[in-house]
Amino acid sequence: MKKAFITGVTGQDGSYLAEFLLEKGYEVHAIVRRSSVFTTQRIDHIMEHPQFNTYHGDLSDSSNLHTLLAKIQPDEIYNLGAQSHVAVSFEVPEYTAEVDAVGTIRLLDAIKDLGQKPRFYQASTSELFGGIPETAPQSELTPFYPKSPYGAAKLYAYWVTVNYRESYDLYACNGILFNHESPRRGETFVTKKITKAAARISQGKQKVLKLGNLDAKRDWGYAKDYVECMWLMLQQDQPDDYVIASGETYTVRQFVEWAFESLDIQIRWEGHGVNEIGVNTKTNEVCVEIDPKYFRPAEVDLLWGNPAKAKEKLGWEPKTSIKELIDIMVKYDLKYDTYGGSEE
Ligand code: NDP
Ligand code: GDR
Repeated sequence: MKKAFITGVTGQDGSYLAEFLLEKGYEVHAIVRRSSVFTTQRIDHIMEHPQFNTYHGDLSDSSNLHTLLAKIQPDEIYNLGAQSHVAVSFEVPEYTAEVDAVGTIRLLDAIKDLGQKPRFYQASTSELFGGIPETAPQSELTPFYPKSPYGAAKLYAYWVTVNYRESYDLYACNGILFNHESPRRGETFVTKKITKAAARISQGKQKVLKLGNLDAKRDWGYAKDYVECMWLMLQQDQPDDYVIASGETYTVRQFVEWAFESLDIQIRWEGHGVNEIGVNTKTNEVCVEIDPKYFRPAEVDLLWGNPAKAKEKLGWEPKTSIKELIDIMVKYDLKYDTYGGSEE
């Protein structure tokens, strides 16, 4: 039985990955941060699984990581733990570097000292590219230009993963994943914020959705499709780095229109800049407003990935279109106010 070790298991991706690996027959070990409230909503349904084991742990604590890895001796490590919010990284830049950058080298260094070296997956990101329009669509060959403390911290993590692969012959891979979403997406990321608000507005529970930059373009996919490629990357003959994306890009504004449309609400845009509003064409009520507090000190304008290498080498392709993804998220949000576990 193969053993996997996951950081970030209480997050969106970690929870789907843990389910995926348990279904494949893995013994799954994962760290959970101590908190004054419960943070295990996304994994409560697998907590009692006989092959699922959790430990208190933190990427800021080397001794904890060394001890656990020496004890567990995993075959595969998936480093998904991170302060993952781009806007928040401008407010807690040092902490973001501590966890996202230094946390990665703590893990890699612990691996280097193990007798039997586990394979290593690093959760790299399209934020490495910084969204320079001239470089789109972005592939593994596109130059990096991170535009946030988060992106810069992940750049360090990307390069130490490559460096430890080359220096110590580790099987270590970067998955350069573009945005991926689901009913489990954190509620302060734009897609979940939109689908949740659209569902609540359609039910009369909320009046207005307040957003920042509507013109940013993102390449959005479904998280459940994306975790499979993390595993695929660790099953190849040679370690490598891969872009994982849908290959399509849309504005935040378009995402808003489609989310409301899926609830039979059409939006008419009026005004410009911070005065722009989205009006429900049936009721003439304002349902979208701009709040400058959601603008970032630096914006990533255009992310659009080219997943050709993943298709060719891993045989991976996204299965879920953006409209299907919106439907999955909106249906869930109509049923539950916060993440409630069951998506079936
Ligand atoms: P989430 O924000 O949903 O989950 C982050 C996870 O990291 C949580 O389990 C969180 O724990 C944990 N974590 C935070 N700080 C620490 C720490 N100090 N020590 C250990 N664990 C910690 O992120 P996603 O699931 O969306 O993303 C997973 C990974 O993939 C992240 O590294 C993210 O940066 C990266 N990524 C995500 C993309 C996306 O579109 N979702 C795209 C590209 C990369 P807690 O629950 O206690 O907060
Ligand atoms: P991103 O995702 O920054 O791409 O990082 P997010 O959903 O936060 O923002 C996407 C775009 O939407 C714009 N936006 C808003 N964003 C948020 N959060 N809230 C708003 O109200 C709002 N209004 C407009 C943003 O300016 C941005 O342009 C995600 C994270 O999962 C990272 O961890 C991951 O690495 C990248 O995706 C790929």
